[in-house]
Amino acid sequence: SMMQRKQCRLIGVPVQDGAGRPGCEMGPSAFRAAGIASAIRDLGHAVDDLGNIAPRPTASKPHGNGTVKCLPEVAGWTSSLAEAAYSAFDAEDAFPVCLGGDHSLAAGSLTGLARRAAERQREFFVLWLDAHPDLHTLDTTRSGNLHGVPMAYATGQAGFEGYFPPAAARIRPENVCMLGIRSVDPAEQRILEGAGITVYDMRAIDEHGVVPLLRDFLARVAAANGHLHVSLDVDFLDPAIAPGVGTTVPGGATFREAHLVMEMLHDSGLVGSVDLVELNPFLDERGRTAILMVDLLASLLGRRVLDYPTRSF
Ligand code: B3U
Ligand code: MN
Ligand code: MN
Repeated sequence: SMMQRKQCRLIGVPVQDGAGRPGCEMGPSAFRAAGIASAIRDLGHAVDDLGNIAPRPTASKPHGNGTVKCLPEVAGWTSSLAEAAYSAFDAEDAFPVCLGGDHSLAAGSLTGLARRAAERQREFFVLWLDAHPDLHTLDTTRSGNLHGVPMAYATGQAGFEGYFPPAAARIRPENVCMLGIRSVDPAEQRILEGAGITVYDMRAIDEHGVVPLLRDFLARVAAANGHLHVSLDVDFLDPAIAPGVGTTVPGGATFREAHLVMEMLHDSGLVGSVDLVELNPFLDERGRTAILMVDLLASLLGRRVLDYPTRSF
């Protein structure tokens, strides 16, 4: 079953406090300049641009891990986005799109959207497209950059209490599939081993291709009649095609692999919300990374080269 007509709600989240270098704050503007709203409208969906949110002011409090950066700021963004994403997901056909901003915003998007899904008794699934698992806790991060922690927070790992807002809902690790992973720190490796998250690294993509990997996960989502959230980090993509990101990791997804993932997601009809994160327009080349991210979202929302007969995956 293909995707139905959606009510897309763009939520700008100009957070850069979670990244190691400045620039992601300009992400929402670059997505708009790249024509994100008209690209979605051209596919027959409705678009409501809700503008940019601001972080809730949060008091700072010392943390034992002295490397942690901008903890109250990221906690403030988490709390305001959890609320904004929950509000934007106000109907079954509402389709929130969070425009980052660095990946720390997923702490807010995942928990806010999962709270609404839980109210509707919909099982919540996440497809995490990223070079990194972003599974650090406040205690394990070595860089101190909090874009490395949102998955640990959202899946309920310990150590966020008293620093981040209490999670509005928690994601079941068994409902998370990571694809494109190629940079994992030792502490993240230890969490991954026991967590129950499905991880497909670049080796799995090289050996099997994206089709069987994604098909298995989509079958699980479909069997549960679940809501699927897609969190797309620019560094999922190979830096040769997507230079506009602070953390380039060689050996990423190709242009065709990434579009094929999006086309399969469209054809599944299961996706109900998206994060587009880590775009750093200061590092981009003439907007090409912003444009590629918009094109990938368009593929997810139904753009196709030819009108193929519907395939069932
Ligand atoms: N795991 C490393 C690197 C990293 C995570 N997320 C990004 N980079 N974008 C860290 O700093 O936690
Ligand atoms: Mn990430
Ligand atoms: Mn990443």
